[in-house]
Amino acid sequence: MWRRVEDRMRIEKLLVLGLIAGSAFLGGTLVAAPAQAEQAAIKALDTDNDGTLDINEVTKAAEAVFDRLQKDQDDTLDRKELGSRLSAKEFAAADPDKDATLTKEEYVALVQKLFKQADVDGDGKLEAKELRSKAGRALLRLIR
Ligand SMILES: [Ca+2]
Ligand SMILES: [Ca+2]
Ligand SMILES: [Ca+2]
Ligand SMILES: [Ca+2]
Repeated sequence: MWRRVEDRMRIEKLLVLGLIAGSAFLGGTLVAAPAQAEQAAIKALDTDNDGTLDINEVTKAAEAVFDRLQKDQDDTLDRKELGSRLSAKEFAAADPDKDATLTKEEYVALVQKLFKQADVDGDGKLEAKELRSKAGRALLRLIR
């Protein structure tokens, strides 16, 4: 009789542990889900705390990323420094003078072009939903 109660308690304990582990796993998955990535980006870059990203916040972030990636101090980004942030096609479109590098001006111009594309409702601000668009995701790769 005692043993039976003990067994049942043990099973219950295992079930509770399983539930805790399960919800922790679920929580971890949710944090990594794309829907949360945009919220995290807004939180990190939204300096005026209005819950959206405007062109000034995005431009500042782009300049900071440019400086961070610009490792050989020649004041331009080549494809190696950009890594997987831009495809060959995207790079070519962003490099109108075709010198195979992006100046800060070219980089910021590209970011601002993507900003305008992603701002579907044209209110000058990007919300999480707009950052989930194709242009929004391309933009996030360049400002984080
Ligand atoms: Ca803002
Ligand atoms: Ca460089
Ligand atoms: Ca160039
Ligand atoms: Ca908008």
